[in-house]
Amino acid sequence: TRTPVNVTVTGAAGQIGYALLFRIASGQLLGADVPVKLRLLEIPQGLKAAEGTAMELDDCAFPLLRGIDISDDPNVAFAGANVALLVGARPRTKGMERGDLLEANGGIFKPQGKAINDHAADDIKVLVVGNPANTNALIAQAAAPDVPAERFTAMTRLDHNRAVTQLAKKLGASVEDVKKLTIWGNHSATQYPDVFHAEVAGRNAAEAVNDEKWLAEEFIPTVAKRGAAIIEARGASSAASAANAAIDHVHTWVNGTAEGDWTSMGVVSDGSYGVPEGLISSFPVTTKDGTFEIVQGLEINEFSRTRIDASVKELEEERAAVRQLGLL
Ligand code: NAX
Repeated sequence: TRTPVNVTVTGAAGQIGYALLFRIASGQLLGADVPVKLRLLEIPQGLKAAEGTAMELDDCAFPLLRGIDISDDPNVAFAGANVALLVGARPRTKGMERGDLLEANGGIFKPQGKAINDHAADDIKVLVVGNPANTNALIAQAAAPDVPAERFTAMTRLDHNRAVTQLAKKLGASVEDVKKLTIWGNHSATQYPDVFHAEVAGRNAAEAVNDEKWLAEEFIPTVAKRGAAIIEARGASSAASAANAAIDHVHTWVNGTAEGDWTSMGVVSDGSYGVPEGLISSFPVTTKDGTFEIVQGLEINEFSRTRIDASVKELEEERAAVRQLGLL
């Protein structure tokens, strides 16, 4: 029998955690033949609720679930971790400036990065979901100098999936007909969903849409502001769809992208497409055997260039701010 894979989830008692843990335990993260051990990290106030969730996980009698540990100590929760999903973060509260938000999250992601550095397994793969996801991933990565930088990724898969559905609906196609869509930049309102290289049922998506006004005034804002629209409608932020995207992100990273397709992931820039080296920015990536590559050689038109640059500029500003705070 296979050795279980250790999956650490932070913010386990939160709403994304609740939507995520059962799917991991049922085999949807890593595969139907991969046993898992869950390691839940919460702050002290969240421990009791995490224990309740663990009771429910037990009550599912998932055949692949080989154990659940709960801790409020990152050094314990990341010990031996093969996959880490960093979901818990400090939300922006009323009147909070960006600097305060970055600082509060630095206080979470810096020690977690260090704990990953010191205690995780050699093959550790990290997905940061907690916002501001790209910059939190950068902070954690900087605190983990012994872990290869490319093991720290940020989630833009929810934006990717949202864009796939909006595009499919516009063209009366099914989501599985949509390929090679890209989210560029930051997981924020400046993100840029790019359909110029996308294909829908084998046709270039931008040509099929043939409506730049729709792209600029409907498609892009709908995708970028979808989180706010969900809050408005549901009275709570995206949870099941965010958990689904986290599952997709790691599943694709581990199991590979399909031939003729790619996905979007926030990954460390190697300078591709003019994105300054070291920033964690969303790119089109292909994955294979647990590693990824940024898709090279795409032609970037003027429409895309302006928007990618604007989002990357925001990432640079966030990096400068956390540098100033001594978090890098
Ligand atoms: P919740 O507030 O429901 O849950 C967060 C949980 O994290 C709480 O249980 C809290 O106790 C815990 N927590 C806080 N600090 C912690 C720490 N230092 N260590 C361990 N646990 C800690 O938020 P939820 O709706 O689950 O969202 C979690 C994060 O995901 C937020 O930052 C949110 O902004 C972010 N999102 C990111 C998305 C993305 O696409 N990248 C989309 C969905 C979501 O908005």
